[in-house]
Amino acid sequence: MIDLYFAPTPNGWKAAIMLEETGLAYRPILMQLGKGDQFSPDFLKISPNAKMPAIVDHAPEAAWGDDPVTVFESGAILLYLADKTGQFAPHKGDLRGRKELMEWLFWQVGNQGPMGGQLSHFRNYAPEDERTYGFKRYLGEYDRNLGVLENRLEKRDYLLGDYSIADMLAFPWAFIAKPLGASLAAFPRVADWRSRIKERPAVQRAIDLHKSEQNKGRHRADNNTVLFNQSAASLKPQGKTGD
Ligand SMILES: N[C@@H](CCC(=O)N[C@@H](CS)C(=O)NCC(=O)O)C(=O)O
Repeated sequence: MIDLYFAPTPNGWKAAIMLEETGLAYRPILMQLGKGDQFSPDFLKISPNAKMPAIVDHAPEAAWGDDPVTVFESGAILLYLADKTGQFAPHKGDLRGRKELMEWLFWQVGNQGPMGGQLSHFRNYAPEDERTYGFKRYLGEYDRNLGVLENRLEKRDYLLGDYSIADMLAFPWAFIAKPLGASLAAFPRVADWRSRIKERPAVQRAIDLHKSEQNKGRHRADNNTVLFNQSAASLKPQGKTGD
């Protein structure tokens, strides 16, 4: 059994999609991010960056030893699950395939994800009189990353040829283009790829997971001191220092 620390957001969906696709038994643990569940001392032991998704695998393969395996960061989670199941990633002996997987995994978690996250911040959370520059900047970067996807999909249906964890990582941020204030109209291959992935039953189950909690607790950043305006002090249990 795998515990999935989850909230219904693009980054949460990535891990839920992979768990649904592989059919691994898992237990979703809903996190109330607006209430600060991510700063609880127990969760920080699993995810020191105080962000979900994270997983705890209580039945890892024998080579991992007896203790449960904790994994934070969506890219690391999907790679761990791909290695565990032998599914949705090039075989370890396929060096060129593995290299391309790493390229697209790091591209997603270092580019498309953070730019989409900042775009969401300036569209949905920033005080209205401080939105304009940030929104323009991150919409441009979000669009640029859609262009990267569009070019990559010119010669293949999925990022690595076959459907893989690279697609599961990138899909959620393209899925929410419209609510981010962006458009796929200029990216027809991305739009088709998004539709193909969205139709997968496993993807639909993941997107429906705790759907009623979606966007709950959405507040303007200047009215929310839990989700925003954090400092390193939030990462110390009860704000204690020195341990
Ligand atoms: N790089 C991380 C990003 C995860 C992330 O940003 N998660 C957000 C929700 S989408 C979160 O937990 N936010 C809580 C907070 O910022 O306090 C990953 O890919 O897993």
